[in-house]
Amino acid sequence: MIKPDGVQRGYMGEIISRFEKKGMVCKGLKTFMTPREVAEEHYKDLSSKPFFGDLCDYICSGPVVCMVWEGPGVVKSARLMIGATNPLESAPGTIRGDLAVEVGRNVIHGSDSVESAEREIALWFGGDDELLDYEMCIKPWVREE
Ligand code: RTP
Repeated sequence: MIKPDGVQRGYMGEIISRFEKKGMVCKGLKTFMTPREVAEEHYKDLSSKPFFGDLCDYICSGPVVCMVWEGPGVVKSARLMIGATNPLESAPGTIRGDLAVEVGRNVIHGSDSVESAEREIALWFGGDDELLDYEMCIKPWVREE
């Protein structure tokens, strides 16, 4: 998910492009104004943290871009592309390492496991009608499978 700072700074295209270039396939994408209860549910594991309220306020403060990307090892690969939570500790070349400087404005969220991804897709997307089931024309000279 591209967070409000990523949208406001005009990084939608840049971020989507990185996932496309990596070879991931987009199965869902929408702009979205986050209801407070969705933000609180999404970050419920952080509810005891002192920054929880500000984090939820922030996520709800402007449009986000929700995305579902598919591909081999996509969760692990996306986390590597996104970089460390704190942009000052994110390697150059990662999204946060290149585009952000503050932990509370780190431009993107990525699911940390397949189980989290399934939970988050169910939370952020309104059902299967918002997701596409299709195959790219990926031939054997592009993918091994
Ligand atoms: P995300 O869920 O957004 O992909 O981030 P993450 O897994 O890398 O990090 P997580 O620990 O789940 O934290 C979620 C978001 O909370 C904000 N945060 N602020 N002020 C702070 O010390 C602090 N720590 C975390 C960040 O925006 C982080 O992405």
